[in-house]
Amino acid sequence: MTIESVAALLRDAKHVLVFTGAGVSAESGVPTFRSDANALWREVDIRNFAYPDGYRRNQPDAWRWYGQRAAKVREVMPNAAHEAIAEIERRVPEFLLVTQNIDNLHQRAGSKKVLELHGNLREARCFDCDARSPWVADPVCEACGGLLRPDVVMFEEELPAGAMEQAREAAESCDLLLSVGTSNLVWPATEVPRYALRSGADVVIINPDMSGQPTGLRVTYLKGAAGAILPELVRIAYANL
Ligand code: BV8
Ligand code: ZN
Repeated sequence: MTIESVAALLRDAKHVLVFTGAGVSAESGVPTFRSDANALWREVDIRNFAYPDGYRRNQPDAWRWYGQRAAKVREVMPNAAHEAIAEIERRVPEFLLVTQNIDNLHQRAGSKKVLELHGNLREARCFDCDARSPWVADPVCEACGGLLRPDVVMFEEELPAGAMEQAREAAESCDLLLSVGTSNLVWPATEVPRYALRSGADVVIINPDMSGQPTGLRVTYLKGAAGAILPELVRIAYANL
């Protein structure tokens, strides 16, 4: 299917679900996890930082690593892909953005209906009393003296209550799902496009690398960078509307 035919699907869609991963923020300068040279996981052994047991054992390095990531995502800017997704939300009758990203760039680009499956780096919270905290120098909870951690879902932690139910409900009722910039390696997030496929929605994959992507009769691939493809898709879909 060409970008023109995908644009026609988008223009006629009544209920759109956009599903994003780290690739949508790559052009903002936020390192992805797996796909590029400076991929995040190459720098550190994620077992020491992004799992609760490793995080507890590796203080203050793990706190500082997350603090640096939180600072980095505040410094960078949303890119044309984030802006195009916010435009789609304004144009379609029913919309939900389900993101695996924790960088807050979708919200900064104007997206309102955002479901963050893996939390976010906007603030920290206490392992023991759950109190919220700013990114202070040392990971010590002001309220109870407990250990502070980022407000994200680490590996082997449950997703926020109800998040996957809400994502599933949207995936099973949408008529079009756009999957942008994800390697589909992390479970249960990776189920979201599958729910849509099983319910007869059209699924469009936007990614320079098509390995590990869902397959099926109603799957279309637009190979390339999100920052190039999404603005073009929106321009064609909503031209002279
Ligand atoms: C859970 C926050 C129950 C933290 C993240 C064995 C097999 C299968 C699964 C498991 C297993 N063992 C355990 C599991 C479950 C595990 C899991 O999936 N592990 C994986 C690694 C195999 N999942 C969990 O633990 C989840 N919880 O299951 O609880 C449980 C309880 C106890 C024991 C077991 C299970 C919790 C998962 C949440 C983890 N937290 N983030 C942090 O960031 O520090 S996940 C992390 O990876 C990010 O959120 C990220 O979004 C996510 C997925 O990565 P992607 O977003 O896809 O990014 P990636 O770099 O991989 O890919 C980038 C893509 O962009 C590429 O395709 C690239 O081609 C593309 N791209 C690049 N440039 C561009 C582009 N696309 C477009 N434009 C561009 N310019
Ligand atoms: Zn506390």
